Amino acid sequence: MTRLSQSYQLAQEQYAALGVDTDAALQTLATIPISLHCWQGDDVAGFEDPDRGLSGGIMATGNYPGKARNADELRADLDVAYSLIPGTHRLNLHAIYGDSDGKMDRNDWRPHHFDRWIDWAWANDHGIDFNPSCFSHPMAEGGFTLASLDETVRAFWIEHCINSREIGGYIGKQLDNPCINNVWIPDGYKDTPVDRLRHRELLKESLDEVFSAEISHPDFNRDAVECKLFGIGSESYVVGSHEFYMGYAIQNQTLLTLDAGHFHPTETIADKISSTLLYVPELLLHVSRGVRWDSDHVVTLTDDLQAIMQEIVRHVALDRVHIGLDFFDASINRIAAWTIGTRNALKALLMALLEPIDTLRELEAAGDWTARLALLEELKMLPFGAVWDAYCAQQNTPVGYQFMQAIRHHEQTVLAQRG
Ligand code: RNT
Ligand code: ZN
Repeated sequence: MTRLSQSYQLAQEQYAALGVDTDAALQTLATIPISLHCWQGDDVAGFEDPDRGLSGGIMATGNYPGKARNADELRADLDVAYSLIPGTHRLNLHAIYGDSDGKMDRNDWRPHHFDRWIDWAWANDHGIDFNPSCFSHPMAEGGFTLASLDETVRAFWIEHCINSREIGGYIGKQLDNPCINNVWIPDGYKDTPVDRLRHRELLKESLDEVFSAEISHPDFNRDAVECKLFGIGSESYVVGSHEFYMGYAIQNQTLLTLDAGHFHPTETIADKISSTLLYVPELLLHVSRGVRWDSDHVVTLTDDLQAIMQEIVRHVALDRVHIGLDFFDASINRIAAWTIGTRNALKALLMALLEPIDTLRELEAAGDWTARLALLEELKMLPFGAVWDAYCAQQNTPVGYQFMQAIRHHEQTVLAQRG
């Protein structure tokens, strides 16, 4: 017997003593897809126009060599990341990441520009999610898109969002797997506005137009809306605030997206899951990590992350909460960033699946909060790592830090050639 399986067996016994079935937890874990965000691979640049900088109050800092310069390179990098992450996972695409033969403008993108992504996803069993890209474009330079006071600007972005829903539905149909299409816009003011209402009225109208437009495959496109508290250059006011989109999603029964980096620094999204699920059909999470002004650091295995996954697992909401990632770090190997962040999300999910939830519930209901606290704290010392290692081995992915060997190899053989 290998040391790995010996460790697993010991761990299994320890969990079994608490009534937890580790095999069952791993079986469940294998069914949960995480949606990897394509934009970590190239610092949110996209393939529309290499000269266009990133705007919209988001920023990728760092200059790590070897970023993907086209969709082929991005797919190749993603293949490496997926090979180092146990399980089968989705891809979250932005509209500016299609395959084209030259420069594209934002509203030139059509469904067929995503055929190569679809072929790749089909061959590798990845579902695909989508996003209109309402930033990094001359029409967004005024700081407003769907909520602009300028009708021409609004019309441009409404068209883009409708095109994106058409593309999302097409992708979903081709893959026979619904595509979650998430609208996020950067609109807001650096300094205190006097009219907070007008832009919100306009945003509501624009969204109504976007979502009421007829698309070819509505059953394969699932609309979601994402709020934010502030961004760079929109520190004082963001049109699409939490209250705005929570109201919108409830009223229109769209999905609501909760990005972990889009709230006040001490506010976490974990506690929002059970409340919002009472009113909206499903949630999309952008699992991220806020650090001071930045909402997009690589996800680490924090208490926050664990709390998010506990909420999903404890409320048996795995089929109603879609887990996506959202971070972009250009200062480290980008493929490692995906790998580390996704593995962490999965580790936190596994920890949640390994809780003796029935016992904990009974203690709580009986008013034995002393024992609840005692058990919750003891759980933190259980050999969860042995179960995780066994899972990685089972899924033919590297165990522990070994994944860095593949990262280094790819760096030396592929990234180094990119100049
Ligand atoms: C920005 C939002 C949004 C973006 C991506 C690129 O603050 O989080 O989700 O990160 O769409
Ligand atoms: Zn986000």
